[in-house]
Amino acid sequence: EDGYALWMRYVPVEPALAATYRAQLSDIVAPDATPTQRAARAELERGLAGLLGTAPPMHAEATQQYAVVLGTPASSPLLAPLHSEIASLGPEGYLLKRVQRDGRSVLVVAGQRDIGVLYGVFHLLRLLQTGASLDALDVHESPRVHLRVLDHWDNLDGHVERGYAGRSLWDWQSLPEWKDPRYTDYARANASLGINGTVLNNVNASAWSLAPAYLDKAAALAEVFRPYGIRLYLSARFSAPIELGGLKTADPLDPGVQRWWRDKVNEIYARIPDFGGFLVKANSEGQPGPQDYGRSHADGANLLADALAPHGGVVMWRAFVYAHDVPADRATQAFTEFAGLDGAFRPNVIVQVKNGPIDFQPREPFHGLFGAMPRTPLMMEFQLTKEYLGFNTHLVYLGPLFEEVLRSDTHARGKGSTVAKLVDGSLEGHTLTGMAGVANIGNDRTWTGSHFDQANWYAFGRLAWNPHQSARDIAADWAAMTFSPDPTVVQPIVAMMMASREAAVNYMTPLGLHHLMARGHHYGPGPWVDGGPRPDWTSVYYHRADRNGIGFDRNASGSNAVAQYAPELAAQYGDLTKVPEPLLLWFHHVPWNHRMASGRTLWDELVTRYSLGVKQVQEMQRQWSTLTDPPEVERGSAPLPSPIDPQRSAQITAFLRIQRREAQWWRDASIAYFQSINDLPLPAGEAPPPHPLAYYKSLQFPSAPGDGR
Ligand code: BDP
Repeated sequence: EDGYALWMRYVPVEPALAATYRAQLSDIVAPDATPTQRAARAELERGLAGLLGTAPPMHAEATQQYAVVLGTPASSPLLAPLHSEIASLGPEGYLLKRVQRDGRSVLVVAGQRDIGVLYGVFHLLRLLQTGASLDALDVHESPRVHLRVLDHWDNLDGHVERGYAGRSLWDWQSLPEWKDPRYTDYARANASLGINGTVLNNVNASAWSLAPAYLDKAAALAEVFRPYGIRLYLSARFSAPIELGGLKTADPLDPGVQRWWRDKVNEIYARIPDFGGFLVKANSEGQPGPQDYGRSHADGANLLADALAPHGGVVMWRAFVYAHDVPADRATQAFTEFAGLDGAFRPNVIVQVKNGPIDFQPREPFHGLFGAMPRTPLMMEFQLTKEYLGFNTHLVYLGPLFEEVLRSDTHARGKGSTVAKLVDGSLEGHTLTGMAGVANIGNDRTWTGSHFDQANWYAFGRLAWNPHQSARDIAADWAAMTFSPDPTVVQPIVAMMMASREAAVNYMTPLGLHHLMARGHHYGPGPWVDGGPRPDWTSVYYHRADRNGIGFDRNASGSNAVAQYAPELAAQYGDLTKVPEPLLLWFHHVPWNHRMASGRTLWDELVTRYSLGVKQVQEMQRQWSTLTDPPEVERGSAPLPSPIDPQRSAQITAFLRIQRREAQWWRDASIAYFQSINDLPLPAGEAPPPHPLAYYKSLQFPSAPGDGR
């Protein structure tokens, strides 16, 4: 097992259960007239062959003894009686249901369209993989969010920005002639989660992605993805009319520029009739944009939106911006630039907002724009590639991070106005809704650079389908499918996963600290980072530690970022006695001797947290070892075989060792640094860092993957 199969391993289920399933799935009616129908049928065949030993017979037409029916009311006359029930599920929904037909019980997997049926097949396979009963099925599913998109930060030269899983999947050189079968497996994996869009190229985009030769290549990929319900999007470089078109300007109000984009969009749709649209990073980190011409983000977004509108395409316009002139507080920048543009965007523009106001940190409060732009559809952007969370070697399950953000209450329309309700459109009645995940995928055999990072792709997809789901339940499904449905396997793996994000927060940036990673590549501790081109690319800008205290004052006395939240929240965040401790140093500059809920001083608490993070990783190692080295049942008896295959086990064990060592590195380096500033003794029982600060500062991460553009 090298991890290539992801959560679609389809290994044999336990014999008694297999017998039951075989009886229930004995004969299948499944249409095979369209590519999507064939994909659904092929997946079911493949899944059942693996899970049950043999795939049952499949027929395009009803047989005497059929036990399962796949299809749409249009593709299968057997489903006509369920017509209105199916129609209520919408274009991507499905039902899995037991019905009585000709005196026997039949399992129906149906949707209004073929894609719903494919999603239903994956759901059915998930039930089998997790050992669920098929006796009384009555599942009705439709996605809560329309655009469920992976953003690839892939460059045309094959390098993946912030990618820790090898090189880009897209082999631009051999496309469009050669369509690597891996593209199909990529599409299967996404469809298994309901992901229905992919942005092929980096937001720091090359204009060349829009050149005819690359559009031909993109069109070949779109062809592979289409049967799996995945639409293709491209990141557009705002200055492309200059670079590709030879125009003198990219000013959004210039008629020549408008014509150029209209023509370009027509050219794209001629090749890719279901093209999804553009993702744009503009006037951020050196990227060109409308502000170069004194125009607003709305002017820029609307330019592209007008070109796309006749074809049904959308613009995903990113709100991750910060000014050339370093702001007093970078956390306030996007809000300052965007909140006032509420209502100024075309209906086919969705503003894509990172989950927090800085940048994909282990913990941030939710972004203040959520709830502040009621007239504008806002799309969530999460980062799956763990740029600030230990890359691919640290086991950090991001489900709890996503869940924490989605469940945050913005109070935008009173209590209960969660971010999830903004993202699914229900709070403001938007129909254009979306969630994006910055992909952690590359050409590594594991896809994601580690076995556990597959769970972050998985959890993203499941939450994009329904942002109200529980991270724990999702972890349990993933663990069962990826390793074994045996509860004695699932239980420790879920425990490890659920504790892992808080562990990383503790050993990296506890109590609301943020952006203390090493300069540039962001791997490992660098709380001492200062100087350089921009203060907001340093750590000292964010932690503001001095002899007296630590933390960023974002109250009225400081940057007043709290004012970018609803009054109830501003009052809570702004009050030292009410702010949740996990966000304490995000919002407050606090004296080292401040009394914490535990009764400890802030300094003692900070040190305790760092140490706790290390202990939590040790505990993850211990839990893992119960699976890899099962205890002897009785004295003298042979040890039980490990339920985990040796290949994956070896990598996971090694990576946990790396994580344990580096958690310690984070703790020791951070304590050495902060102690050099406050000169305070460590709390009793806490081991001093074994090296002086200079040693930690001198450590160089040998080669930071994903660094360099
Ligand atoms: C930052 C990354 C940078 C990205 C940027 C973005 O360090 O590589 O280009 O986000 O999201 O976190 O645009």
